[in-house]
Amino acid sequence: MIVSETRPATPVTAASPLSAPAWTLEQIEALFNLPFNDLLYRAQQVHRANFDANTVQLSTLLSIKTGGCPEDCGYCPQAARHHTGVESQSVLPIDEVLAAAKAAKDKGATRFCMGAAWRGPKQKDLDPVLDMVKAVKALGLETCATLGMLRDGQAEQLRDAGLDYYNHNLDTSPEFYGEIVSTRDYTDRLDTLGRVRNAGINVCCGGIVGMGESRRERAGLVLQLANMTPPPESVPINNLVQVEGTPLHGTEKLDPFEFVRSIAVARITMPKSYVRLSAGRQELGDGVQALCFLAGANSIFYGDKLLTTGNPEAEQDEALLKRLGMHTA
Ligand code: SAM
Ligand code: DTB
Ligand code: SF4
Repeated sequence: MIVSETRPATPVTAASPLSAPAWTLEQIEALFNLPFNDLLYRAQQVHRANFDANTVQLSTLLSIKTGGCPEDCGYCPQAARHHTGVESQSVLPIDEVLAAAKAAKDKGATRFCMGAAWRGPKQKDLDPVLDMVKAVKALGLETCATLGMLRDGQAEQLRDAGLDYYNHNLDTSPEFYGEIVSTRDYTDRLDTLGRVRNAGINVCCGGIVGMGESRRERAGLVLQLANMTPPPESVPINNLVQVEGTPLHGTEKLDPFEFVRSIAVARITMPKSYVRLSAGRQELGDGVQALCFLAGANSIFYGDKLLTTGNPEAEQDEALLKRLGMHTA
């Protein structure tokens, strides 16, 4: 055995005696470097020890405010400075949001995630979102929002409205981050995540692979996520969706097996988190997605659209899960 399946026995950082020992970059890289079958076997063992291996949770996304974003995230079709053809749209009326949430629930989603192309919400932006959260929650769905950076007090307002999860991704490792985004830094992201955690909202935090990062940098992203205390409850792993007009369009595509490895390493290092096979599923195809489930993915974005780009049709996902003998949560 090269590395242990659970966290190492000896703390490697100056953690308090009560906190769980941290993963090291070397341990996470060693997982990435395992033979593929050994890695998947290990991931599947961890998965089975913590979850029903044949159940997948469904989250549906809706862009409640699209495009025109002032940030410069190199992957994103919604940045105003990238000419991608995404049409800007102001905040959706609440009845449209509710209709989409009802449709998602009828289709079997258990969580509804509302995304906005903001650097962060101003109070006048947040007010209508609070109403949306209340109304979606009243439908009996779990609520999630991804609105960018939060200021002091905003997470508490979202919590009080009934927000169950806040999505805010680290995106990549601290070392590679500066290649991708310049308008906010890594510590800004960690600060928002701290506000979400302190407010008692569940944390949904992951990143993107396939942006030209090295394997070590992928391991660096997982290191950050796995060493959060506690780790995020939901960990979306996105495969870069390359959109024409974004700086990352034309990046060399990641080997799909490396994407599967990333899922497996996330599963092993965050045994109790939901690991979501997120953006980029259309390009992966059924076979690779099945490997992702084997590697411990137990959540997907469900519905024919992500925020602005495509996602497999719900019927296609239902057919895939049926072929795999899997069921939904
Ligand atoms: N504006 C808010 C923010 O950046 O926090 C919320 C929405 S933003 C679109 C949410 C996340 O979607 C990003 O942090 C990124 O991880 C992911 N994302 C955006 N564009 C993507 C792409 N082309 N491929 C894969 N993931 C993407
Ligand atoms: C996450 O990690 N992925 C989702 C969700 N959180 C908000 C967003 C994916 C966006 C893909 C590009 C688009 O559709 O605009
Ligand atoms: Fe704006 Fe979010 Fe896109 Fe960055 S990822 S450009 S903050 S919408």
